[in-house]
Amino acid sequence: MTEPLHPNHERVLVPHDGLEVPVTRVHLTDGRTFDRYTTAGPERDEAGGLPALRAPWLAARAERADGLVTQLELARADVVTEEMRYAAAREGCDPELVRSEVAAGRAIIPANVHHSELEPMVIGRAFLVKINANIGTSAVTSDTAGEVEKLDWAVRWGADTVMDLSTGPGIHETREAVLRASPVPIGTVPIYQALEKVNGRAEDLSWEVYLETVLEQCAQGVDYMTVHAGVLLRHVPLTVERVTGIVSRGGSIMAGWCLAHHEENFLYSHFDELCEVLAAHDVSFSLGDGLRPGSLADAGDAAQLAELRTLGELTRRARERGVQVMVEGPGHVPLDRVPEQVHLAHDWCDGAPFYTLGPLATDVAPGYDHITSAIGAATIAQHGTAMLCYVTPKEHLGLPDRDDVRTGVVTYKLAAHVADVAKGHPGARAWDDELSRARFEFRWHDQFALSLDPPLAQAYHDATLPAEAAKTAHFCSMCGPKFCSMRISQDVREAFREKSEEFLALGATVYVEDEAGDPAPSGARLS
Ligand code: IRN
Ligand code: FE2
Repeated sequence: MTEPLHPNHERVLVPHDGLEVPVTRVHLTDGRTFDRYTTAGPERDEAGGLPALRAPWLAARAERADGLVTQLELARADVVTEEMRYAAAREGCDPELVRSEVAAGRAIIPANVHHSELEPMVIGRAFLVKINANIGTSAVTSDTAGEVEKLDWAVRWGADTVMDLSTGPGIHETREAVLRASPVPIGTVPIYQALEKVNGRAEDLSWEVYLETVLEQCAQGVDYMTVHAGVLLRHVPLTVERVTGIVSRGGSIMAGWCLAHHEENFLYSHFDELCEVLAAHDVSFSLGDGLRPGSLADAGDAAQLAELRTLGELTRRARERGVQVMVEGPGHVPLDRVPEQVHLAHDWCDGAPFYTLGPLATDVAPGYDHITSAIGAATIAQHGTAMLCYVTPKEHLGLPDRDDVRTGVVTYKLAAHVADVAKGHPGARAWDDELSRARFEFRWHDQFALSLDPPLAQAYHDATLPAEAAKTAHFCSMCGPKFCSMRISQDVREAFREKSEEFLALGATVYVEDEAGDPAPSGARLS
């Protein structure tokens, strides 16, 4: 288990109908507690591994005579799995909602049968908006221990899934260590490792090399895979007039292969075979957006839409074969055109969960692209996107370091939460209200403990008023004691109460304005 973000945070296992489901319990200074969704996992053993939470569930299921493997197949057969119940408990919803959304293909539970350490979660628009953080070695940086540290760091700040995008040497070993240490679903892009196997020459790739790589990753326990099967040979010419061409790594590899061979993308031509392999391990598809726009100018162009239509066809083919599917989306999109992106994806891909990279709402702020993209991300999630792939401040500029990962994850957590609140998701607003009460009552420790980044909030506060006495003071250094609006407002409230009570004691009626601006007796407002 990673160190908690605040001394008043505690990982607690809450019993739910035979399961024990983790929350972060925030202990408030007035003796109450507030429970939050948690992504940081349990304690590791000496060897660095996690308990095999799902092992008994999977063993019992393997005994079943019906041969159903994937959560989609089971959901359609009306089976409410432990994974569904666990995810429902985390969401605070009825397990039947999870089952029915999975059965309809509107939600997925990425949970490879070989990833027994996983704490199951659900991705779908009926549930809390999720975020993904990317980690991974490159030819020039990082080692296995470093990747496990990045995983810990990402889930500590709240990443719901992590994608291991490793390239360079030692990919297999790194992924093994990451999977055994990961309480969250792990995603990969297998074409990256396949490309390593052919020494980086896209034209030397083949279905055989790719299949071998996928089998290897399935056996290790990868929960979902980005597959750029929608980049068709006939789509490639549609990208030549673009401002930023093909910006997806996987998309450019497959486009390069198609052109070199003048043949159809082998991921597309072997798609049904690929479905059989993924179904056998319950690996979910994340259908890649290899032709996503890399600039506002290219958003919603012919290439992007042609690929999206193909992703719709592939979604249907995968579901027929029992494979869970989500669909990847852009990229860079002007804010006014963001809603149409998610509506099109839902229409054309039969409501499959949409998983977007931002999108960045402007191209002009390198160095701030966690923000340009969080604006698009909050908007697209409000309109139904189920998971957001984070963007760090280093986007377009360099490999993110630890601080960038933290900034990226926290920025995306807030975008996701903004969307949950805007969607009216049950219980989402309670968190804001709890923090606001702590703020108004000058419970500084509670304000820090309830915030998305407690150490940062506290450090900013303490930079000017470090003394413990300031943690209950009725002001901060922004306004000082005399100009604190919250303190003045509390005084005003008190004075109003006192005055009103005086008048009421005299038998008078105190009038205040009602919602329409008309005078109304104050009565209830004083309690
Ligand atoms: C998410 C939505 N669209 C793309 N993504 C993520 O981008 C994808 O899941 C993966 O983590 C990353 C790299 O994808 P490309 O550049 O190979 O397409
Ligand atoms: Fe970009």
